Amino acid sequence: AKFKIKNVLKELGVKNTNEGTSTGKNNFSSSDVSIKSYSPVDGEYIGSVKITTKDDYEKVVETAQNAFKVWRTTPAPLRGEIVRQFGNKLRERKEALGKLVSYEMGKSYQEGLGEVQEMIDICDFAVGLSRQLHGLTMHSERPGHRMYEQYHPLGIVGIISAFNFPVAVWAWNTALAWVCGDVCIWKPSEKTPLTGVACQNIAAEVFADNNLPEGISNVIYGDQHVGGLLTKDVRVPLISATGSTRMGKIVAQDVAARLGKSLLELGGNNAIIVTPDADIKMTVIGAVFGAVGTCGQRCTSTRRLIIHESMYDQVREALVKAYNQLKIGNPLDETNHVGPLIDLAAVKMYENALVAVEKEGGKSVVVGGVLEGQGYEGGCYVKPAIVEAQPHYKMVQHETFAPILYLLRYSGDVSNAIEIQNAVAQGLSSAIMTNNLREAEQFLSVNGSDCGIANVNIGTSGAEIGGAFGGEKETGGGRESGSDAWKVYMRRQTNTINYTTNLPLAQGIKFEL
Ligand code: UN1
Repeated sequence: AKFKIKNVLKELGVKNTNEGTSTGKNNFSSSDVSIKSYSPVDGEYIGSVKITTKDDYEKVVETAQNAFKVWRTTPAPLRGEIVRQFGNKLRERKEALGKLVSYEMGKSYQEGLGEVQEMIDICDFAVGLSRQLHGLTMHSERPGHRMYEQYHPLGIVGIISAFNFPVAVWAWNTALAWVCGDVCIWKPSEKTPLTGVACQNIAAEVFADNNLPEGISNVIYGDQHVGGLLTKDVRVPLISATGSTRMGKIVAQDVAARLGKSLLELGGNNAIIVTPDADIKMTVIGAVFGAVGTCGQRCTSTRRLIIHESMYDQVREALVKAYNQLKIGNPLDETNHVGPLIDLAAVKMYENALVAVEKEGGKSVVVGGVLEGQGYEGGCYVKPAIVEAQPHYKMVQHETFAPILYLLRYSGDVSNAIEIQNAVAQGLSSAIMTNNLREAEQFLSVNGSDCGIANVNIGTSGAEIGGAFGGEKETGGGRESGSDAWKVYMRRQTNTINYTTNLPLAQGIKFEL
């Protein structure tokens, strides 16, 4: 695909230098320090944003607090109408935003478009939700009393997102938070700041068009120090953070220290179990897409295949054949399957993991390596690798954010495979490939997968927005996106109303004056 990044930035209203902290249309910065964004596609400089200072941050919070007073009293269905307009603007800018995501982050253009589609989908979901923020009614044990619960907006929601889904994860949070009546302060990944600028421009346009105040959508820029301003701030009742388990542990402690709420979506170590009853063709497609899609940088990427010994050789051969057909290169060229890793540090981690697993006894089935030369400028292109390993290896237990797939073998009953699958610290996504009803049901049962996501006959990645997204154990326990994930963005209040002239007490207690 021939495209000029200048034109894409222009279409998205992104100036290529010194964009700053933003409360909507209003951008400002009191800092001289900027974050420079380079594309992993070709190593070229794209643009920069200025880091948010403490003073800038204070301005943002003040503006957000004022905006909250207006936004929380705007009826929820009207808030939904704003989100509908936001979704429509995303439809108009889908190609441009998809290209910027692809160029700044390095995922394929198809996946860039898919990510913007997730944003559009969550907007549609949120619009419907804006008329369905239901609480329950209960029967009071006291005569002449009515009991019910209602959900009120929380206030400021802090969103910390990762480079790998630079725009969709923000939208999952923000679209729900907005219909719930909250205002948001977003710190996009310092590796993909310009997609943050682009998203904020779209949101700002919609709020301004509707004469809504600055401060409903806010963006701050910087590393963990700027993130720390958010996580330690008692004025921010909810922090939603997506990223590494290491980051999540720091965020969780900061937020817990002030008894705030946190929604954490952290690392995964996702496996597909391949049973004797698996459909080989589906297994190979699911596993290859899961392992090499987004260059292995999804939190749902397939990292482990747990294959029954009777299928092992056949699956391995089919995978080797499929990997030999993979085209690695510029992700904006639609004939390529695999783009670059995010940066040179990620390449180093990939290389280190391959060396480390070999030291532990791993055997390369498809040999990895860094690609050099024409078409691989920037140094971030690597070969997806397959390694035969043992479940207990340190590297197999560890989430390496790169296209490395470990082949593990199991024998006997499917419960042995489930045991291997659960024996890691992370608990995000999991899958089983089988046509055997008993195996599938066992995998989904209380004795089955311990992950937040468990799939049958599809891979581990590519979840739809309608389901709650997240996982257990070191994945952090949070749920974003669909189902009733909205509830975490609101505060619940239980109300009891007495419409009599008596004051009976609950639990039958007598208190007479
Ligand atoms: C992530 O990698 O942080 O299920 C999110 C998927 C995508 C979302 C991934 N819908 O792979």
